[in-house]
Amino acid sequence: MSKGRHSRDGARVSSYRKEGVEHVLMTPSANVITIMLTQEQQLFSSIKDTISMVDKNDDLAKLSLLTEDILLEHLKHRYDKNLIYTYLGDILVAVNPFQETNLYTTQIRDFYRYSTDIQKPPHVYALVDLVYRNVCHGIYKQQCCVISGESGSGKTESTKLFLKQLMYLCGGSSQLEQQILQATPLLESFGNAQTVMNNNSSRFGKYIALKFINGKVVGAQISDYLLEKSRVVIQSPGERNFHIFYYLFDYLPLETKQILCLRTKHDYKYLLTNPSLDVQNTTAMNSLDEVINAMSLLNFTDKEQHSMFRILSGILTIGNLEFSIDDEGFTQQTSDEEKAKKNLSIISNMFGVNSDLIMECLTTMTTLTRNERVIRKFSLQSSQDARDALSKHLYARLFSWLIGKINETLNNPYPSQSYHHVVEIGLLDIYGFEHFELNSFEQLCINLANEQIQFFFNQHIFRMEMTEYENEGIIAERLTFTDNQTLLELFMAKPLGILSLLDDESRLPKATDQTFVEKLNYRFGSNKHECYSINRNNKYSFTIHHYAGKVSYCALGFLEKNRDTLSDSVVDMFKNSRDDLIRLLFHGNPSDGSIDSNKGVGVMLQHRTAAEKDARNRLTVGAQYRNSLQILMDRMCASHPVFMRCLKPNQQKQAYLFDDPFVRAQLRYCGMLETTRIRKEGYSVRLSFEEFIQKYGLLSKARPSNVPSITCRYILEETHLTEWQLGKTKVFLKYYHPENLEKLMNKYRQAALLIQRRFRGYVG
Ligand code: AD9
Ligand code: MG
Repeated sequence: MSKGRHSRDGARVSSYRKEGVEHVLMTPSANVITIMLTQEQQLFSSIKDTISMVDKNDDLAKLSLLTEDILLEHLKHRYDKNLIYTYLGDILVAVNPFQETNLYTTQIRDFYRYSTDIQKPPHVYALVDLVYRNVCHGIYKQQCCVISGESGSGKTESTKLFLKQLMYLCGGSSQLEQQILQATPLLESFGNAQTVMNNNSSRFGKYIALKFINGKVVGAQISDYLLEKSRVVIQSPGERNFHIFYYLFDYLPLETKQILCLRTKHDYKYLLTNPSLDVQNTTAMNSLDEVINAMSLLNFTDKEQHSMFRILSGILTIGNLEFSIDDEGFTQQTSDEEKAKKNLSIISNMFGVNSDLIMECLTTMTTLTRNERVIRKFSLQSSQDARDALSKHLYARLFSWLIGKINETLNNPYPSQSYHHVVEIGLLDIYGFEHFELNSFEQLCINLANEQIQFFFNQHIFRMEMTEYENEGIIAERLTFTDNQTLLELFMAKPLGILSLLDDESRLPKATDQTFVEKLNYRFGSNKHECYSINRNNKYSFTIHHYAGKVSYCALGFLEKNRDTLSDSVVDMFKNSRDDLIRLLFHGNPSDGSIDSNKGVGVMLQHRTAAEKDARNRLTVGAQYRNSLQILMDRMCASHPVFMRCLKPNQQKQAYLFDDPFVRAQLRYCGMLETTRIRKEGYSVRLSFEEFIQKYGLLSKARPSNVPSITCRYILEETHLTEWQLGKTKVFLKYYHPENLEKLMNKYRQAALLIQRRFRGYVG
């Protein structure tokens, strides 16, 4: 730590002490808590070796000269000193340490609790504190924290740290707070998996909306985005299935395994893509105990938990079901009758359905024409596809039900009269940008979501900024930035975007993955679209120029993945399962008393109405995904955002390794330099004249005019701040102005308190 930094803060602290100033904090219930400055000073000095003290490099937007090289150099230098957090104006940048650190101790959590006017070093907790203070002071009705970065950069870990600290600030002990925290290990066990990019990679996106009244959390809702269900049946080299499957073998007691007819994990084809791949070290791994505890806390009954395990065991077993072909090339029972019978009997037991019916569903298709039943036999490939489709659907429905059930527990009803006081914080944690050797439909969807988030970021930071300057007559330099709107249009446009064209092809009976690529090539190839290029050496491949780099996609399987069909006979079979949970997943009729509580029926009805809607208007996966992204964007656009950018220091997932070109590429594609410039040059804080007067009017007693803009100018001039501008309806402030204004307001409040005390003493 530099001498200068120390002396600067020391000087600031001692000047407060000389003046006998206490830090006055307003809690949500408006109780006044005073923390003596000396306490804070002690804390400050005791953790100064852990996190950086405030210095000019905490905020790179403050550097007078900023180039890509300088930005990279500073981040690297700080990373080498374990300073993983840095500000870029009001955006928090985090470089993944890939190791346990002492940055999240109780002491540090307390240090970032109720921040006062002392500027604290950058940290995810500082961001939480800022957002929480906004909640307590009712500054924004809706805020959202957008955490972005490529796969393995630390988004999920940051989300967990954010959530945990947020609950800590609210009190940290209520049942609801605990339930909110426990949803994470449960969802991770079913929705995360080891990939080549990340040992605990999120294979679904989530948006957690937390609701607060008077600074207390009163409910939460989780929205999920497109689980990568294909992973259930196959994984790429070097990757694993969802964590939960391995937990069954690693942690279940022997007798439970026997009840579930589980053998060893090496006996199941769905887990065998990479037989020698053992889970790599990750700080983020849970155990089955944690998952079971979480389920119990989140009101999953024992019966439901047992059903879930049976479903998982059934899925693994059905993956081992083999078929052979008869003389005409149609599927029949496997040649190994004994083994197949044994497997079928386990599946029948786990799924609560008749074993002959399972075989019938997987080897034939029955259609009704003019009151006649026509039975068509499957080819071997069709049977294998039907088997895998069954497994994927069942798992995905189990996952949706899990989220529905969690939401039901977290969605505490609050009195309707409190509705106006409810404020919301949303936390977005999606799968990061992916670029593998083989990229399929899943990567296309994942990367599209990342394009949307990047667009939102651009929209907020650049576009809206410029539009508003123009509307308000603010003088600002024209800012250039890398816009990804044309790319988004390439995907989203109706009727000629990639998703719409995919839908068209998915509906045509004779279309194939190859005809889909031909259509794309015809529409967008040969320089017709700047973000698209044809791959002449592969008829299934096409390349998209994403904001984060070029990615070639292999279209094999696109049409089927988009259609996502499950035969009616399988649905009917599950609708009549003996297992209550399976029936519920397929919207079957519950037997009397089969659902344990009214809550369960509630969930079921939700599913049923969703199913009815679905039946009327069956949307493709692409169309559903587009809709859900649109809803997410609308929600985020209605919120005041805070941004956190996660950077991955290297591809080897190693601590202490800062790979310059790799980080530079990330800085470049997410527009970090442009971001810094606009943060520095732009006006990131803007308040209407009325809001400004209401908030800071006390700083000037004189009211020279009834005209709001003149009053605002008068207040600002009295503060002696510079670099602000007045627009037609709003005050435009630099990102550091609110802190300065708060300091002045604090001084005002201290003085008022002192006068009050003197007055009381005088009266007493
Ligand atoms: V993905 O898009 O879901 O594939 P994320 O979510 O960006 O990705 P994640 O948060 O899962 O990445 O982080 C990857 C790994 O980095 C974690 O499993 C940890 O082992 C490691 N990590 C990330 N952040 C931290 C941290 N703040 N402290 C310690 C960390 N380790
Ligand atoms: Mg993640």
